[in-house]
Parts: sequence; structure tokens; C-alpha cells
Amino acid sequence: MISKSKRIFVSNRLPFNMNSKGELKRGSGGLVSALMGVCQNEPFAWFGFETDASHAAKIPEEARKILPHLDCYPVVLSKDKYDKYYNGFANDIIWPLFHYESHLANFNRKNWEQYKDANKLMAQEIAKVATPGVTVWIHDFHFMTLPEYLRELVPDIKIGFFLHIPFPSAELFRQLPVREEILRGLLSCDLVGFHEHSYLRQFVVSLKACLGVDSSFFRAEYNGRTTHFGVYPISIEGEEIKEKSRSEAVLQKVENYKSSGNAPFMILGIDRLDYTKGLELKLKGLQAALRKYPDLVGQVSLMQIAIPTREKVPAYMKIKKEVDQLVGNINGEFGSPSYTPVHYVFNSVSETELLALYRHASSVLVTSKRDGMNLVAMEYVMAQDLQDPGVLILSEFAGAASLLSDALIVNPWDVDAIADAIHQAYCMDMEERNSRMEHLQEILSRYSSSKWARGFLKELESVHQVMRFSPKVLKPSRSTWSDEFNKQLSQGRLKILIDYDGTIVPIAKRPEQVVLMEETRDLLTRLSQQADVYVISGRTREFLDAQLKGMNLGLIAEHGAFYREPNGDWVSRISTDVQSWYPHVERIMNDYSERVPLSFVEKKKACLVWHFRLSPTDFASFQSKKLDDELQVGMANEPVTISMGNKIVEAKAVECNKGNFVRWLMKEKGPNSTIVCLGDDRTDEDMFVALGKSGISIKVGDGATAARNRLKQQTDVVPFLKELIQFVNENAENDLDV
Ligand code: GDG
Repeated sequence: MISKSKRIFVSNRLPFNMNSKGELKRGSGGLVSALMGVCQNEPFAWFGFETDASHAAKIPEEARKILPHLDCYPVVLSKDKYDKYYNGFANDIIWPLFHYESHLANFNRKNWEQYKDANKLMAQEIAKVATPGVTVWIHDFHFMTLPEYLRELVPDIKIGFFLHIPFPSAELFRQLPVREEILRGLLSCDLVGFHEHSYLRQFVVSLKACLGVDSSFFRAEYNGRTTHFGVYPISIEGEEIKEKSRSEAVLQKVENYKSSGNAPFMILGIDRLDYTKGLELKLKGLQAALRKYPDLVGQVSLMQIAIPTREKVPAYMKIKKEVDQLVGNINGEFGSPSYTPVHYVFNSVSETELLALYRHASSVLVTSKRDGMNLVAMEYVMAQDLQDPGVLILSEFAGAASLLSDALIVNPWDVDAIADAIHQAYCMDMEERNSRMEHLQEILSRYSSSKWARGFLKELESVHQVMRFSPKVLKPSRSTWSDEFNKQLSQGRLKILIDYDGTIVPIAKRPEQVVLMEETRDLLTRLSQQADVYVISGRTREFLDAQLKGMNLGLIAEHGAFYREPNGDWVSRISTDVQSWYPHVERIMNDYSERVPLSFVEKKKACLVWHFRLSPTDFASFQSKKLDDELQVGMANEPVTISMGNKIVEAKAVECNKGNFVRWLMKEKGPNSTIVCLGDDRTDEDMFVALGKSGISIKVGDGATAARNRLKQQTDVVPFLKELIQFVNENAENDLDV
């Protein structure tokens, strides 16, 4: 079992993989360095897929020889299943869509099923060893449904998710046929992180557009849980790169490049040959530069390292063909026996070679059409010698552009602008190059990949501490709560305050259609024989009288403005001047009713409510925010509270507050009694806050709450109250026995 003190990381592949000779190799890339860096001396576990069962059997043992405190968990997936989950869904749908290449996305339901199955398998494997309280950090778009499956299997763990690629515009995301499942998966996390604020912004808009979830940039409430969001730009181990790029081996290679004698100003490109990286735009930009600025011919060349990737996929074959052709065209147009404008290497290079290229290059040109972050830009900066630094030209569509603003930032779609940036870099004097690069290095020295990982984990782990105070979810059956409530429920007479709409009756589309079921009526009657029962509502006195007449219940109308004891007379609790604001608010609300079809104003004695339940949702919800704002500002000095509820905007006399009523009840009638409050609405939160730890507060349904307990849905209320009666009866009998 993996104990609480250990962390679990999950990524598509493990940080070590085995080659055909059975040798173990450490994976390259920012993620591996970041996570290895953060866990230098701490035990940790890493889960990833492996398609070769015999390798999977050997990897954990071999990896431990290299890193004794790492437990590798290879999860075996057959080649066929892996292909469908990874190539068929992750790379053929999510990758293009999230990089704004929606025309390349091929949705296929079978592959989606395999994606979900692979995510489920991963969840099951983690669940076998994860103990409650453990931290699980999931990486990237391969695992967007994993959080939901894992949460179901092991509810009490901390789950973090980081997306390494952009989150697309909400309008594009809407095209994904399985958008709701993807978002639900992410909302099962405690913390979701992005590289850049614009990605988070689009994610939040998508939550609203696809799931109807209203959220801030910091958190969302969904299914009774809070998911926090954050922006954590990944970085590199800058000091390590600085150090290595000054090593003997690297400097020797730099000398070799210098003496090779092509053009003196070498621009470097390092990209996977992926359609998102904009290689064709880079080449067109160079071509435009050589045409527009003839003095660059013979002086400027491009060394493009294109790392082969997904070579059998048609979109990748197409981009390769286009790049091959463009390289040929440019070399044909401008080349000579002593000058090759484009050196094109369709292969990867060793780390030493890479650093030497960074060190030697006069410029690095990044023209990604979309890029989560782009580590190449950062590595180039840290490898520069400040005595003679190069110039970074960076696409504004790479996440790194938001950090590296001293680069020459270009719109890669503007080929002319790329040409101008190349010319500007070529002409830039030493002083400007130095000041730009010095500033860029300073920025990156404040970040590092291990700081990034530590920052995310720190937030994930502290977020969960806040979550410890989240309400306990109750099942109606008394065996699930009797032990816990026993002490409180046996402290004198029980007083139960129950909200009406959404609590004892389900919410109806038209409030006037609400009917109290006979069964519920009987239940309330029986309950009132054992306890003091109060129905506390925003409804009018007339409505409550009509619905609950003749029953032995206390009634509280208009959120506490009026109340009556069973069979007593109504008593007003209002002491302020309602007329000072009422006509003015009514006029404004009427104005909104005219603007928004099917909305209307409900008039009570101390409350005015603008309802828009039946109106066109988006338009009405926008107008409701405007009305709320107008009233908040206009009524700031009046004794009235303005609030937004479920499809309503409400203006209430300050005394109309369920919390005030609960405080009064506790003071006047509280000693020797236990108060239980149940409610579903925002107005019930005042009641829960007022009650604090002094009684039993129960929120009905989803959403953030100050209540200590939660019933998951309205239909749980009646069964819960039945069990409560049984419990009280049994307690009373036991007392008699004594
Ligand atoms: C994804 C997101 C995000 C490349 N060629 C060679 C080589 N590399 C190394 C680079 C760099 C890494 O690979 C590439 O990282 P990028 O960030 O540029 O791009 P992706 O691989 O697409 O990564 C990206 C990243 O995740 C992290 O969150 O920034 O936006 O797409 O470190 O140095 N290394 C060696 N030889 C090569 O030929 N040795």
C-alpha cells in the first residue's frame, strides 16, 4: 500500500523505459526533471502505461537500482488498446482540437470508449495501493476522465491535474461530443492547473457553457465538492542548463560549428515535426526575409532540427511534405555553392549537441501556432553567454510569451512580421541584445521546474486541508448517523427548522404549482408530536397558512420577517422603514420585467422578488446580474438586503434573514433544546452560519455551504425525517426504560 506520506504521479509513460536490449533509459523532457527534482529525497510512486508485459515485469526492480526511493508502477495495456486510447483519441481528437486545429480532429466513439477504459484501468490500479489521504498528481490530456473514476474508488484522496497543452476557446471546446464527461472528470479534482491565465479563462467559460456551472477563476462548486483552479507556468532547471552549456564538451562543439563556415548569423529551430509548431510559417517567414532584405542573403541561415513524431498519421505526413518542399524552394531560390539558407535535420540530436546549438545560434525562432508553454525558448535563454547573447523570436501563441516579454514577440500568421523580426534580430546591437537577454535570464532564474512542481503540490495539499471542513454527506438511514448525532439529539427538546421549497417540497417550474404531498403532511404531523417543528420560508404568511393550516407547526414567513407559534397569531419582526426603499425597487424590477420575457415581480410585505425561471436562460441571467448590480449600488444606504438566488433577484428588509431568526430562537427558546436546520437555498446559509456548532445543520443538494452535513438530494429529506422520528422515539423509550 502507498501511505499518506508518499506522493503518486501519473503520466502516460513512466519516467524510465526499457529499450529492446533490456536497458533502462531515463525519459527526457521537462516533466521528468521537474518531478524527479521535487522528490529528490522523498519516497514517491509513479504510474504510467507500458505495452510490453515483459518490460513491465522488470522495470520496477531496475528503476530502483537507479533511484531507490522511486516505486514504478507500469500498467500494462495491450498495443491495440494503447493505440486506440493514445493515437485514436488523445492524439487524434484532444491534441488537434485543443491546439485550434479542429478540422484535423476525427471523433470516433470506439476510440473514446478505449480512452475511458484506459483511464478506468489506471484508476483501478492506483486504487489497489492508494491509502486515504494520499496525494495523486495526474498529468495531461491523456487522463482527463481518470480523476472521476479514481474519486469514485478512493473518495478521500487529494487529486491534482495539470494540463500541459492549451485549453481551447470555449466555442471550439463545445464541438467535442464528449465535452461534459471531460469537464466532469476535471471537476472531480481538488486542484486543476494550467500554464497560462487565458487557458483557465476558456476553461471557466466552458464550465458555464457546457455544464451550466457558474464559477470564479479560483474555484467551482460541483456535485457537492469544491475544485480549485490555478495558473502555474512550468519552467526548466535554468541553473543546470547554464552550467552544462559551459561544459568542455559543449564549448568544443560550439568551436566546430563556428569553423564550419556557412552564414555568420545562424537562426535555430528545434521542434517536433508537429502541425502545431508552425514550421511552414517559419520557413515562409525566412523566405520573406530573404526577399525583403537582400542584404541578409549569404549572411543569415536557418538550422532546423525537426524531431520525427507520429510519422504514420496523415496530418503529419502532410506537414512533412510541405516542409520538405519549402526547404527545397528556399535553398533553390537563394542557395549557392558556399551558402545554404536552410539546414534541415529530420532527426533528434544529443543533449550536448542541443546545448552547443543553443550556445552558437544567433537567434532561436519559435513560430508555434499554439503551444502550451514551449521549453525550447526557455532553454535557449538560459544557455546564452551574456558577453555575446543571441535574440529570441517567439510566437505570441506559445504560453512562454506571457513570461518572456523581452523576446521579439511575433504573430506567426503574419509572415511579413516574421521577416521583420529576423531583420531586427540581425541588426540588433550588442547593448540591446544584452539588456533583453539579461532580463529574460533574470525572469527565468526566479522559476524552475522543481519550484513549479513544489508550488503545485503545496497548493494541492493545502487546498485539501480546507476541504476537511466540507460537510459530511448523510444517508437517510439512521444507522449511518445515529452514533454521531446521539449526543446532540439527547440534549433536551428537539427544534427542527425546515425550509419549504426545495427542502420539504421539490422545486416546481411555477412556484404556485407547488403541492405538499399527503405523506409529507403526515410525517410533519408525527414529527410535531415529538419535537417543535418550524417551517421557515421566503413565502408569504397567506401562502404558509393555506398550505399548512391546522397543523401543529410554527411558521416563519418572508425569511423571518413574520412568525407565528402553532395556533398563535402572526407577529411582525420588522422595525425598519420598508417604504423608504420599496416603491423605488418595485419600479426598477418592473422595468426589468418589461425587458425580459416571462419574468415577473412577486410582491410581499417586506420583500420584492424578481423571478426569471421561465425566461430565456442566458439573456435573463445576464439581466439578473445587471439588476443585482443596479440595486446593490442604488440601495446601499437603505435598510434592505439585495441578493441573487435560484433564478431570482430579491430585495428584503434587513430583518428578513433566517439567520437572525435562528439567533433569536436560540436566545429566547434555545436552552435545553437541540436545533436541527434543513435547507437547500442561499437564504438557508444564514441559518447554518447562525447555528454554527450549536446544533445540526443540513444542506440539501449540491453547492458550497456553511452547513456541517449534507443530504445529496431533495428526495432524501422525507426518508431522513422518518428515520429521525424513529430515532427520537427509540431514545424516548430508552429514557422510559431507565
Ligand atoms: C508539451 C507541450 C509544453 C526537443 N528536441 C530534442 C530535445 N528536445 C527537448 C527540448 C525540450 C523538449 O524536448 C520539448 O519541449 P516543448 O515545450 O518545446 O514541447 P512539447 O514536447 O510539445 O511539450 C509544451 C510542454 O509539454 C511542458 O509542459 O511546454 O507546450 O506541447 O525540453 O529540449 N532534446 C534533445 N534532443 C532533441 O533533438 N536532447
